[in-house]
Amino acid sequence: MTPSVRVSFIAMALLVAACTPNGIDSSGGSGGGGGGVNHVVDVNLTLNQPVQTPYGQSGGMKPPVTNVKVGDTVTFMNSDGFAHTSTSITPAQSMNETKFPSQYPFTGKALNQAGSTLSGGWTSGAMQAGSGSQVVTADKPGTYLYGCFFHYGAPMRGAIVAK
Ligand SMILES: [Cu+2]
Repeated sequence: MTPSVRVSFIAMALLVAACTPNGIDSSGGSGGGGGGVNHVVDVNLTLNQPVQTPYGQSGGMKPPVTNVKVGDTVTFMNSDGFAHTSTSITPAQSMNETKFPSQYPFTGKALNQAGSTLSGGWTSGAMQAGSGSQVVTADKPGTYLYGCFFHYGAPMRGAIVAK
């Protein structure tokens, strides 16, 4: 990543963070208040090469495994030149070993943005180039797998581990 690209990406991430501090639909959640750290996952199939993780092959997401604390939030930023989604693979596994399913796990529902907690499941909908997701709150400990509706088989997948 060139310095200028890095700077613009950081600026974009900060802008998103600044614009969405209260964009949390807490219905059904246990809350937990503010004060958590927001983690920005870079969504880019072009740049983020596949790597092996404890959950299987991850790709397109940086970091491949995002470690968070309960009360933190996660947002996804598409820095690529074409559309992606961040869509949870349900059911979420609670701290158990789990793997990316070999079969395609999504339906067309992935394209309608929904969900604001890790445990409740989420999908960003189609994030166009340069755009981001809603804020997703790490409400409960667990290992949460997700992928891209369009490129799951690429592989375009990641994990979030909340403790
Ligand atoms: Cu994708």
